[in-house]
Amino acid sequence: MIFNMEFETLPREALEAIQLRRLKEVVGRVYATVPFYRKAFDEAGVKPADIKSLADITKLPFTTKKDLRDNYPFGMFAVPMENVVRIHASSGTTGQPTVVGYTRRDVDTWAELMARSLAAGGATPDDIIHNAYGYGLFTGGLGVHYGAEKLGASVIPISGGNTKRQIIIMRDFKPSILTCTPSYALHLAEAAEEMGVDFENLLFKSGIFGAEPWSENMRLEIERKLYLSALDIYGISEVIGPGVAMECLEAKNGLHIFEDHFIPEIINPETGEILPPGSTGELVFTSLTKEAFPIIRYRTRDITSLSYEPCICGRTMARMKRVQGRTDDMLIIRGVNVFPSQIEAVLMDMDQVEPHYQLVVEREGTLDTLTVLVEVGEKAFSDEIRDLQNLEREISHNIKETLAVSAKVKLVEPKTIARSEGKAVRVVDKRKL
Ligand code: DLL
Repeated sequence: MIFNMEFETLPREALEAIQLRRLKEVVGRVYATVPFYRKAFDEAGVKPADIKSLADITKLPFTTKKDLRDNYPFGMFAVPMENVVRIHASSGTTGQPTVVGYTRRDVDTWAELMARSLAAGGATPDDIIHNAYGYGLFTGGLGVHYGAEKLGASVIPISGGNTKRQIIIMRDFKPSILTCTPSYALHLAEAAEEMGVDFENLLFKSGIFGAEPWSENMRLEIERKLYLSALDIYGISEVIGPGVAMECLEAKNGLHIFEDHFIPEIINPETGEILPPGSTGELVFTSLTKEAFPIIRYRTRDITSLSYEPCICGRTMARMKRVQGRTDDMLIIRGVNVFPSQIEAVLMDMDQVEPHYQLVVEREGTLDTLTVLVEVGEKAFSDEIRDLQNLEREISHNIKETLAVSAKVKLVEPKTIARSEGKAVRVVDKRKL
């Protein structure tokens, strides 16, 4: 089923006319209701009336995570608390959590966007959705849940964790769509194997995976192990949660941004300069329709690029490449920048290793060093030490060849790297200890 596809296939001029109308409205609204924005706009010398075209968005100042922290918890809300019906918060792994609010209409908008996302991933009212994103302050669980109900699908609100029980439910209820983080999908595959449940005998057709970076090679690995079509979904609490952008089943090549609700931009993270389509940089979002927590030119710190090329699915919305990582997760090893997902792609290209790895960053003197811990299968681990050492050298060589980064590689026994039930911890930064 195609859910509200009319917005997704609009000619660009019609889409942009909607965006401009909504942009003017939201800018006027935040100026009138959020002291932070009024002050920021005044300091930048811009008034709502200055927004006459979409290009005028660049007159507005950026909003950063620090701004949200300074206004913790509810200072950025644009409506009185009596109109807020839901509160979510980011996990706060990099400091104070950021808190976001939703009005009744926001919850409805979000449900609709998630219904559109699920539909782009092949979901219909006939589907049973096994939703293993965490329920709680994290937006994943409830975001998918409301979208699934809006679409008319049957949702299993299993949440994350209790993995054995998840496998039993899958075996017995035969869900057709799996929603969770890509790392948890692999954990589920492993647990199923241990319990003698074969994914080939389950009825999954697609998996809608996001909330953390994953590589194209990881997609192939997941598809091979779980017998489904693995699709990427992107979202961020500050913008709405999941349902900001989603890959289509037809092309599986970049995530369509729901531009009738969000305006994306790509900037140079160092200078703030706007970059043209196709350039890689930091993703910035403006929300056009949110009531409780509208956000203007929010710097997500996520690194990607935009394309406006038509897609075979017929959608006319901008597409973003899969997010490589965030500026704050980028490692600088002996002067070379590298994202964990790039190391992942190299590892997943090798048959002998398992899709479970962790990167350890340490400081030796003034230099940062990188050690890649990666699991090998039972069989490889029982090989001669010499074979394992050769494999370590080969992986290290491939990393150097592909990414120009020197890394020490350490093969570890099967199932020794901690499995995640939500967002995987890929980097252990011992410099911070
Ligand atoms: O992770 C929302 C979400 C839930 C998205 C379920 C998809 C599925 P936050 O907890 O606020 O929100 O974290 C947002 O996660 O800025 C990215 O760095 C990262 N992220 C989210 N989706 C992807 C993805 C949710 N598909 C932060 N690829 C974002 C890479 C992603 N990174």
